[in-house]
Amino acid sequence: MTIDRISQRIKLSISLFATSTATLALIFSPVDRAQAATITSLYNTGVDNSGTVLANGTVGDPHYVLASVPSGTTSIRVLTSANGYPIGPWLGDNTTSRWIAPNSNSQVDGPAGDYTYRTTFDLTGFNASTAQITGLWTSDDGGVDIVLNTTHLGSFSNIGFSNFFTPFTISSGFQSGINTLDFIMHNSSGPTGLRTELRGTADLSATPASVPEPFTIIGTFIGGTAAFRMKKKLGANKSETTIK
Ligand SMILES: [Ca+2]
Repeated sequence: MTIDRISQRIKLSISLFATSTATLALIFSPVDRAQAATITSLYNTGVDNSGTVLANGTVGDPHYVLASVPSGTTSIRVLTSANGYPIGPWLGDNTTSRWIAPNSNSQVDGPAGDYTYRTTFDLTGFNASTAQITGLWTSDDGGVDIVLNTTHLGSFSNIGFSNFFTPFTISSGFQSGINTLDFIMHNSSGPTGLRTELRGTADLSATPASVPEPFTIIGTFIGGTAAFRMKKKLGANKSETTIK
C-alpha cells in the first residue's frame, strides 16, 4: 500500500471517529432537556420573601415600588381590612395578597392622575423565550395598562375594585436577567391602590452535564476501539510498505 493511500485511510478514520462520537453525544447529551419551573422572584402585592402576607400598616412592599405618581408620596403602605375604609368596598382580605397604596393618610387618598406600580423579577437561569405570566389585578380607580419591559398589553376597563378583574396572560416580551413589570392605573379622586396575584413559569436554561452520559462514554469507547484497530492495521501496512 502506498503512503498516499495510508494517509487517506487515516483521514477517513479520524473523520468517521469524530462524526460518530459527536453524533452520539448530540443525541444523548442532556443539554436540551428543558424543564418548566416557577419564577420564584415574582411576587403578589403585599407579601414578604416567603410569600406570607404583610401586616396592616406595613410601610413599603419588598417587591413593588411606586415608580410614578401625579404628585405626593411614593412611599407605599400595606392595607388589610383592619384599616377599615376603603377596604369594603375594596376587595377583602385573603392569605395570598394585600392591597398596596400611597402612604398618604388612613384612607390612602391620592391626587388625580396616573400611578405606576413596578415590580422586577429575574430570569437568570431560565430560557426567557419560554416564560409566561398569568395574573389577576384590581385597582382604584381603573387599570390603564400593563407593561412588560417595553411591551404594552393594552388598555383595561374598570369593572370594579371589589373583585379581581380582567385576568391577564403575558407570553412574550421577556428578556434574560432582570425584567420589569409595570401596572399603570388612574385615580380620579379619593383613595387609590393596587392589588395583584401573579404566577410565572419558564423553562430552566440548558446546562452542560458535568459527568458524561453513558451513551457518550459508549460512543467514545467505540471510537477509541476503531482508532486502535486502525492504528494496528497501519502498523501492518507500514511493514508492508517497508518490504516494498
Ligand atoms: Ca379613587
